[in-house]
Amino acid sequence: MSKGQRPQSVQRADYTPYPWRLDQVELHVGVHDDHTLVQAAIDFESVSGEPGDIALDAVDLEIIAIELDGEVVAEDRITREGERLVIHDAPARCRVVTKQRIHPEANTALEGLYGAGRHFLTQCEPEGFRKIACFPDRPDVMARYTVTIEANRERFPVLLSNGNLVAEGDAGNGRHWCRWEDPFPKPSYLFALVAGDFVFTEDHFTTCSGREVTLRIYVEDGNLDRCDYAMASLINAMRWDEERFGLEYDLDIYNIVATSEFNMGAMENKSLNIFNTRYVLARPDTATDIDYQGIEGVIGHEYFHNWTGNRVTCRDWFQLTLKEGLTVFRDEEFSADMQSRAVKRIQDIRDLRLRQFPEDAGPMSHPIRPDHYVEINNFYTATVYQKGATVIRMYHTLLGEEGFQEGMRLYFERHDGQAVTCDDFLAAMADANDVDLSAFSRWYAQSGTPVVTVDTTWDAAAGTLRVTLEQQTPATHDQADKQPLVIPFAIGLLSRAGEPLALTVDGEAVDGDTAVLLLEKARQSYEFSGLAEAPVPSLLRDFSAPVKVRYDYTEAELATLIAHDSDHFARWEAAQRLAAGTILDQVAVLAAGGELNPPRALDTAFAGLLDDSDADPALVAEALTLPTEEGLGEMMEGQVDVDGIHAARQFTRRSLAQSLGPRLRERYTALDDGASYNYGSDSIARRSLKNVCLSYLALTDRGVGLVHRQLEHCDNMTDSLAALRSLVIDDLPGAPEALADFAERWDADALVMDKWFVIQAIRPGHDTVGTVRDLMGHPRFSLRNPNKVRALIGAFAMLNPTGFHAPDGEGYRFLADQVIALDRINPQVAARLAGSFNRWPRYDAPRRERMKAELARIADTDGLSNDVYEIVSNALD
Ligand code: B3K
Ligand code: ZN
Repeated sequence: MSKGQRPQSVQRADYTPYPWRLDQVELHVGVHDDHTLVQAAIDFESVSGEPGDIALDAVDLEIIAIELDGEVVAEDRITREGERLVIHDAPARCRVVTKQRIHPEANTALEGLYGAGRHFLTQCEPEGFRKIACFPDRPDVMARYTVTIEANRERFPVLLSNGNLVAEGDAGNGRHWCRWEDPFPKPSYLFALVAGDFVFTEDHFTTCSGREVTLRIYVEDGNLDRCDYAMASLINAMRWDEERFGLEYDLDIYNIVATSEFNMGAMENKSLNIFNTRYVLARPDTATDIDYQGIEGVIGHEYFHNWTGNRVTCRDWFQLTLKEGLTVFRDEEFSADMQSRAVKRIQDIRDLRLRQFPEDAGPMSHPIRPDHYVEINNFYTATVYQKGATVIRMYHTLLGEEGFQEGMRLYFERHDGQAVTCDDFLAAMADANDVDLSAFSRWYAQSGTPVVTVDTTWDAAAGTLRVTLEQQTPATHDQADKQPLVIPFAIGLLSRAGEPLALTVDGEAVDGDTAVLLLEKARQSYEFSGLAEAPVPSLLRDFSAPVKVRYDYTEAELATLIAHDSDHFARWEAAQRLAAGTILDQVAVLAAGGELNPPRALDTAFAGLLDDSDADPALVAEALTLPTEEGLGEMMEGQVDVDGIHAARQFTRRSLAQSLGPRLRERYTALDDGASYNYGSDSIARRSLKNVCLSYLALTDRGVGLVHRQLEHCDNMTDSLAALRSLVIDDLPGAPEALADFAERWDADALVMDKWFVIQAIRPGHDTVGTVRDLMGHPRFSLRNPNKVRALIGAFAMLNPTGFHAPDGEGYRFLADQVIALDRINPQVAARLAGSFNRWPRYDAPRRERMKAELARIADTDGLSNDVYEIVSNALD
């Protein structure tokens, strides 16, 4: 786009059905070193039965020929405008054949058919297919595909597409061909093709009805010893979906191909998933426990899409959360059932609050079902995914597991094989349970994070606690007026001694120790009766709705919850509240030029957690982890005090490390039992607490030795990275040497080197930008590889507040330079980076002005992509 031109936005309200039905698509793809020839034969049938114009999407295609029923179409029957090609006056039933030349070898945007190392592969969601062939590239147009791929046998021994391999043969001249047929009608975004040089590992799964499925994972040579966990996760996911959702796999083959060049995590193409290596490859010495968890989650996620996304897909891209929110909910539940449910919930909630809450409070705020977009790739967001999953979870909370599963069954019964809307999903849930969910539908339409203010009144004489909930959603960038939402608000009561109390709400006894209050109006009150003393409220248990809670807890109440709450989220939340409150108070003291005092209440609470040998060590680890600097910034009223937050948090860490030193050392030593590595819930939990202890101990005089000892003697990446991270983040003696040793050992391992880049990018300090600039010259860094960009530039901009927001504006200048350079290579990834400027109004005037100037510099760049244009123009608006 040249300066001055403004791209059009697409409106949800403008949806119109496609006037043609497609039956069969036959693709022939001839791969050559310097170009690829694609022939697409498509059968069209007019929905109205009348002749008409056929509109196709076409981007970056060199069109060689267009034929209609075997005849070349005359030039004057075709219009080509921008990304749209129209064949005029086509008969009601016809066959269109297009021939086009494309250049995957030069495609750096990694969308459509592209070269990744020595291989060629595709990414078509959402609108990549139009870069492969002229096609009605929209999710509500479905067809059966037969795909023939022809390529040089030596360079591309593996040729894959969706469905079943039905024929293969020799094509002469050192070339070969394979034909794949997918019996399921699918939208073009689920099309996939791979031509490459891979090896594979194979396993099998027998489905509940006895179908034998061959499972294969294709990787580059040398990586076969790192596929076991991905394969085991796939088998677990297949079994879990049968047991929990009654959903069975529907083909005889399931392929996964791993590539190191991929714009995101993975893609659910029908029976041919393409994955970032990051979510496939793992060995104890190369991958951390978090990496293993990521693999399980993403393998599950893509597999679960086979039903929620592929069998039932989206009518249009505004409905993206229909498949993504639901599938994230399903993968969260899968991981929770496989590992520790409590820890998984805490991690998901922390992630939602760190990423989605700020998004919803900034210039990109949108409902989970957006109303308009310029570039749909910008809407694969935390809002559509994570908040979308929380909305699905609220159905689950309101209807219960049985009611929710009834709703799912009806959804599939009604819509299998269709492209539908979020309204269709809601209707299935409502009808299956015979409930009215019309008010609940506002969650799809309204953006912003609601604030629920809790007020309690204790009546000692009557033994009652009156709880008043008041909801208010602040105006957002995209919507001024907000309506009350249906909020399931889970609450428990504890005695002052920490015992769970039996609950009677408005005269009705509640089963268990948690009541789900239904807040539907702006303000509602509920009466808890039969109480002997003023209780301690445990609020928003299990994070029952994506809201912020305002309630003035006393430190004593928080201490009770931290020590005793049976709801793991609420217990962790109490520790986070106490820690955040303590640190933010200190930020205020520092700003006023005062003296900092040791955090006594936090100290006592943390000591109690460390002494609680009955508690799950993983939960203790989560509770002892202080809120991040970004998280604290979001919580701050008024302007974010970047350096104040860093100083106060560091002071708190140091004080805790000093006062808790002996306890931390005792737990560390007990947990560091010298047992060799194994990947199981107990061991993961032990490692997580051990490494949290180490992160504090590193700040004590004797702790530095422990860090070095762990780095030298450990047998796994979790422990090794925790130690290295402590050395670098806290600038401890020996950090540069440790970094150099690590790089020497792992130089050839792309995924491990990503970790090495991240650690250096997030080292706090105003001068880190210099290190990051230098590292861009490192031989293992490449602006063309999204993993590298995320590891170095992304981590710096998103996870290093003192570095990115350095007062001289160098961090901002650096980021803008990279966004501009990357936009020419890969607009999707560039747009993600540009989003780091979104929170500019939250900072002090000099920083604000500097960020705005950089945004303006980006906006002023000639040839800017729609992706980056949309982000920066919204931010400047
Ligand atoms: N559906 C894909 C995401 C495609 C993103 C395109 N920018 C992965 C997933 O959510 O499973
Ligand atoms: Zn998904």
